Amino acid sequence: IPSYFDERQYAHEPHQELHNGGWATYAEKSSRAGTIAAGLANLNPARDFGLGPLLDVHDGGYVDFLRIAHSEWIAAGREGDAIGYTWPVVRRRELKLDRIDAKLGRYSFDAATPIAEGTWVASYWSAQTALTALAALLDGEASTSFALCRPPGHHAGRDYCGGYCYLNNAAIAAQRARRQGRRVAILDLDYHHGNGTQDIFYDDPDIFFASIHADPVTDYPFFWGHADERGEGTGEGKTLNLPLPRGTDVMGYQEALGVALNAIAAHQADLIVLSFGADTFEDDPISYFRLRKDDYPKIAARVASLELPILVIMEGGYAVDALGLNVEAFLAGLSA
Ligand code: Q9C
Ligand code: ZN
Repeated sequence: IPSYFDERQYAHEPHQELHNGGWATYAEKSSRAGTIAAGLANLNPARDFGLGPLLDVHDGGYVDFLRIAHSEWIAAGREGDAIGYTWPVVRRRELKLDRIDAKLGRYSFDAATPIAEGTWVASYWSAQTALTALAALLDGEASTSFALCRPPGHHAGRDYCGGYCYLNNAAIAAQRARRQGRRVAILDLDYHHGNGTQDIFYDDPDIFFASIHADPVTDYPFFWGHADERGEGTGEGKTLNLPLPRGTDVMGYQEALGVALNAIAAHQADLIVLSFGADTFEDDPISYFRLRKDDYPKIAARVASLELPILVIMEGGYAVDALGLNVEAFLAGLSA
């Protein structure tokens, strides 16, 4: 499986995150990428598709913010990573905000997503990695490709970061595929609900979004991913949420997967963007499903049985020691 990664994605290395009331080591470490890359046979660098495809998904003001947030933070006399402390819960409206702290609140939804010096560069190349892997499918070079995206993307919305995500790599790739005339379904298999991806396409009739994730009643991101969220307007019915309880093993997971795959077939998709998180693994330090390494090829093979081109986008997965092998196992199941 042709795989893509750019060394500049290592540039993002926040020091800490706010976790359960205290500072904890940042779980989305850059070493995650290294351990995955080490197991990939066919690894290629990213090409540069520029800002155009990013701005076809994200708000221009938000992208400007991502580029300059860390330097504004330093200019304000702060040290370390930029992080917000006040968020709007009132109906959001256009405000001309001046202070970096106000902008951090305006353009994020949590305190798990600090902006470090290298965040923009790494996020930019993470998105370009997704676009490069997509190009391999669109150009007919391969029927499956893997984008080793890091930072991940599925929690980032049109104008907000969150959940270790800044640019929504899956959405950027899906949007570009659609512009090239493809009929896209996004299948999100990360432990956490892909709220950013859902938001971006919520009223869109052309891009189907299906997600299997931990029930947001108990798990992050809490405010999205409930079963009654089905899309709106012309996008009604084009969002499918399949929340599962903590402790779900491969049996329960496969049942939900069958439902998601039937819905993707009914959408008559001709390309799948697969947001893959290995945080469904039994030993993941921040997640509570019970998938084992040997479950991943079986899950992947079922997705592949739809016989559609598949662009795999890396999302979460924090058991770093097992991460490379879990990703390898998943990819092996796609090509088996
Ligand atoms: N530290 C992805 O898997 N948790 N993101 C924040 C506890 C955030 C996970 C609260 C989890 C985000 C891509
Ligand atoms: Zn996750």
